[in-house]
Amino acid sequence: AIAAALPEGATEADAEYMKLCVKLARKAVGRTSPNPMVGCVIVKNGGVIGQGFHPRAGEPHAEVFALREAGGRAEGSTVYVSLEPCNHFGRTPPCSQALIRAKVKRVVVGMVDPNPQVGGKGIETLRKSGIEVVVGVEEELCQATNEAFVHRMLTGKPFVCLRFSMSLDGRFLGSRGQVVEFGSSFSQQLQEYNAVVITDAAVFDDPTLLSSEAEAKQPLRIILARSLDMPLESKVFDTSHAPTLVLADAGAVLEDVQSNISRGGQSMESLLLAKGVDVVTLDKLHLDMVLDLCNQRGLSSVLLDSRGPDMSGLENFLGKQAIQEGIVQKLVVDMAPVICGDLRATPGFQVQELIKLEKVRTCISGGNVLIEGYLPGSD
Ligand code: AOF
Ligand code: ZN
Repeated sequence: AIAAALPEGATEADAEYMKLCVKLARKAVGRTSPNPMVGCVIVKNGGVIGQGFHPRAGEPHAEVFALREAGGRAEGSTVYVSLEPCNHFGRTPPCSQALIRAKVKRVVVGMVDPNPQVGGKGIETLRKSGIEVVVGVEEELCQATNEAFVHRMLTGKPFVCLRFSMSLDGRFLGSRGQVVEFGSSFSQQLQEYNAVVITDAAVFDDPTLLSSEAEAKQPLRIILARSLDMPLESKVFDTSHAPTLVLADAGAVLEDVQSNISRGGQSMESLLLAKGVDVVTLDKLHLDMVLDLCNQRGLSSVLLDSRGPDMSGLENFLGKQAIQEGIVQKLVVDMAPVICGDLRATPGFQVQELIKLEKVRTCISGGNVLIEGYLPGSD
């Protein structure tokens, strides 16, 4: 890897400690929303004397845990923190003041906090009190770590990643008929996002939508249901490991109530509720509404898991609508070495002009090729 450019006054050692901060921050992956993931390391005489990370919103910030560990030794130390120390009274008091009280000598910051309540004021406060502050060490890494938090701060909307599996003949995979193994990349992704969205058609694939990473924070599983005709025994309706929310089309709910003889006169809604599944009825299933709902629940990031059409040829509108509405920031495509042959399984994207992804990364995972990148204007 090519080393990131160092800002003035920073050393290679500073960059190494910042990477450690990010590693610590990521211990809380998926758990901090709506807050960012932040890590902090305190160094004196070439040794680490304190470490900490922000475990979840409402709990103390990374700096507080690191200062607690360092105790009185923090005087004259260098503090590394992946996000600018806060300067406001939120759920917790300002970290800038805690650092000043501890008489630290130097603070190395990964990135400026995009929160308008902070936005450089933490750095300013530290400098005014005579502390040397270096900003922008491993900045790209820090920004990438908190891309969802940054996006939500700047736009007021959750960060959206669209993922899909694709065959060699350019077809969407998944959903009845062309079930594919998604491999480990999907499991890793699931713990990164606060919510994962599929459609009713994809329920027939019977995915768990659970991350199998050790101690993973499981996302809220959201099902966009154009019809309530889904198998009740599906894994996604087992709420013992993660919550499930069905966003149901109002017409579909009505239709289900009128035709529930096969279930002994019980509505699907009541059966889902009995399994602990949350059901919310919407007049129209629109992705904007999904994002609003996630926002209200303090969820910063959403993974749209788009799959091919089901056997009845009902197209999966998730990916198509998301691209056309321009709500997607990041795209992850998992290219599988298979030929699908189903001519109905086209992505069906209709865009005004060619979309070229930015900051593209590719890797091989199992026998698949993963391509990920950002849509233009996503930052
Ligand atoms: C830091 N260190 O570890 C975190 C920071 O409600 P509060 O008090 O938790 O404040 C939340 C805001 O504080 C959040 O939006 C972000 O700007 C900053 N998060 N700051 O110095 C931390 N988690
Ligand atoms: Zn703070």
